[in-house]
Amino acid sequence: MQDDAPLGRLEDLPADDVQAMRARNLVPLWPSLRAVLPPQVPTRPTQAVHWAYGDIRPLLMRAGDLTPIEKAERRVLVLANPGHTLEKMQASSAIYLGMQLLLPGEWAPSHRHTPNAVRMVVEGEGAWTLVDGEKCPMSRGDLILTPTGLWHEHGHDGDAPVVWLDVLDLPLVHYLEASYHLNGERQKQRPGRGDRAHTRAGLVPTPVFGGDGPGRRRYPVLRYPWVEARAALQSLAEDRPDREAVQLTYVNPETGEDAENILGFHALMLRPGQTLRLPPRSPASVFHLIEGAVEAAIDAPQPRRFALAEADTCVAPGFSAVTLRNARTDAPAFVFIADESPLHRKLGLLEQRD
Ligand code: 1HN
Repeated sequence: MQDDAPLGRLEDLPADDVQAMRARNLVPLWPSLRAVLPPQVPTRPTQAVHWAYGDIRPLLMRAGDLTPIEKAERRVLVLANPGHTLEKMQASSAIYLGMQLLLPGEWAPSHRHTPNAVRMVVEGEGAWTLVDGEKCPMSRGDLILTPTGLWHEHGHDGDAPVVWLDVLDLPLVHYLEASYHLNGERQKQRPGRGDRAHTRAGLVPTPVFGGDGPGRRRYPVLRYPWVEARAALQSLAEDRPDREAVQLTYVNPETGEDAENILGFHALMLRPGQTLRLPPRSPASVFHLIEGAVEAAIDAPQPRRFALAEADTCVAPGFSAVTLRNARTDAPAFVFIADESPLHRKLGLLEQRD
C-alpha cells in the first residue's frame, strides 16, 4: 500500500454521525492518523532557537531590581521555544531551560520536586547549592545535579551577581502528570567536602568492612567541577589527535550510567578551526557555549545558522543534523550539551540517521 495514500477526511462524514460520536466521547482515527503518525520523520513543534546571553543578561539583572527573591522563590527567565508557544515554557518536548539570577546575600529556600534538574554555572563566584545536605560551590562551567526527590536550596556569600542555566525534564514530567514539589526547612549541611570524594576518575570510595560504610547513594556525585572536565577534554584532545569528536559524558561513576534518568549531559571540545557534523538523531539537543566562539548550523525542519558567543544557548530539534564550527583558529571551544538521549534509550526510541 502506498505510504501516504490519502485517507478519508472528517468533512467526508455526515455531520450528524460526527456529532453522535463526539457526544459519546468518540473520535474517528483516520482523519487524524497521518498527523499523529507521519511518514518517515516525526512532526516536531520544537524549532531551532538561539538565545543570546547578551540579550538575556540585562533583562535578568532588571528582574533582579524589580522582583525580590522572596517574591520569586527562583528568579528565572525561561528560555521558551515559540514552536511550543511561550506559555508552555519548554525548549523541546522534554527539556526546560531557564537562566537564574541570585544576588549577593540572597537565599532561595529549600524544596524538592519530582522533575530532575541540573545547573550549569554561567557567571559569578561565591554562590552555592546545598543538595541533599551537600554543599556544592558554584564556579563558571561547573555542573551541579539536583536529581528527582533531593532537597536543594541556593545561597550566595559573594559580592557580585551569580547566574546559572537550569536544565530540567519538567515538560516531560508535567506531561506525565507526575510533577509536584514540597517545601522544606533549611537543610543541615553534612560535614566534610562530599563534592570532592570522586574527583579522580576510576577511583571510587569504598567501605573497608562490610556494613560499615554510609551505604551507596543513588547519586554519589552532585558536582562536576569545570576545571576537571576541561582538563580531561584537553588531555583527550592531545592524546588522540586521530579522534574527531572530543566529548565527555557526565556519568554516575559507580554505575557508569547517565548522571540522571531522563536527560543526558556532555562536554564537547572543538579543536581550533574544527568543523564537526553531528548526524541526525531522534532526541532534541541543547548547546550552551562555555568558552570560545562557535557557529551552529541546524539543517531541519528549517535550516538555521547561529553565531554562538560565550554563554549563548541554542536548541536543535530531533532528527536534524547539527554542524558545529569553531570560529577561532587559535583556541579551542568548549560546549555543554544537554539532550534527551537517556530517555530515548530507555524507551527503545533512540535512533541515528545517515
Ligand atoms: C527549580 O526548583 C529551580 O531549584 C529552578 O533552582 C528552576 C523551574 C521549574 C521547576 C522547578 C531551582 C525551576 C525549578
